[in-house]
Amino acid sequence: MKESISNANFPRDAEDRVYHISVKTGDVANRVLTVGDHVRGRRIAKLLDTEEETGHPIFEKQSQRGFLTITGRYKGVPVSIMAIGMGNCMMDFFVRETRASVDGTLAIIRFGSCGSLTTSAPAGSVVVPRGGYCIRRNLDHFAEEPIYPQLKDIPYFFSGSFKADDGMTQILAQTVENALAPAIEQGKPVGPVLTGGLNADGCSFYSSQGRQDPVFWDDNEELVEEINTKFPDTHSIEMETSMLFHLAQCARDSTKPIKAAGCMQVFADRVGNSFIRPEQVDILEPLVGKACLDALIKVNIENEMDVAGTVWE
Ligand code: R1P
Repeated sequence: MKESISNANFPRDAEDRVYHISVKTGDVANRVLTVGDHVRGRRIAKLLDTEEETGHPIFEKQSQRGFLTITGRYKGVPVSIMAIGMGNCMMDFFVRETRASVDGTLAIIRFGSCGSLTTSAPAGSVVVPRGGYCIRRNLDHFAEEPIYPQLKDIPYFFSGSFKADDGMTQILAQTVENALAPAIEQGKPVGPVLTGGLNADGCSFYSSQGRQDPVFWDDNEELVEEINTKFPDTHSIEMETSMLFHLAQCARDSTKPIKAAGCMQVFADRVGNSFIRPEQVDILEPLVGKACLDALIKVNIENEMDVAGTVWE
């Protein structure tokens, strides 16, 4: 680490950049499209207005800890595209440190990939959930001396559900539906768009999403069945979107609310045990990525900063 860090409670470097994402106020727009995959992020960033069009350079920062931030304008509106990697933990870094770097409302759309738990959402379809919940492996179930013996029999904990922002979700669902409609009409192997259901976040890709791995002790044979019993309208399962909804709900300070929505392309059909083909991704991802940006700039935001006119160092 080259630069000195102050404040162990919320670390920042000497230039006031947050420790893990490595951005400061002015580097991130109030409207953020977040993805897991850096390649996906960079592809979507090609849709941003060019420097020739705006007269301003596009900001790009890859942090030492694996976060990518690209800030520019889309159709004249300041937006950031941020690739964060995988899992609840990375979502936590992203939400907290991004919010610390933005004044006013923060509107976040996550565009991810997911597994589907319904035959209505085959590989190549898109899920826009109304909310989501989390599934966590209960380590005490596997411990020889559990701290909570009364919970030892429960191998996986379910949380209650957290709502996505209604208005943003409606805008997003509509733009994604409009974007996919021509491709679906032409018989391309994408769609449909599923709305109104729930997303499940597993704390891992494997055990807490009910994947069977004979070389590990997981006690998760009943997990998918339990999901279907506890939350029968679960459409998708992945690792970040429910955490985003949860943190948006827990944000304090009414001058800096977080609005969040999400959509995921179905990569893994967990019912039929099939995976999306690369040629489907090639059709789907650009359409949905553009739809996300179109939705993001339609969201109503108070006290928006004009960061994309900044001269970045
Ligand atoms: C697992 O392969 C990863 O893909 C999904 C999961 O949530 C997990 O992060 O999302 P992304 O495609 O956005 O990374």
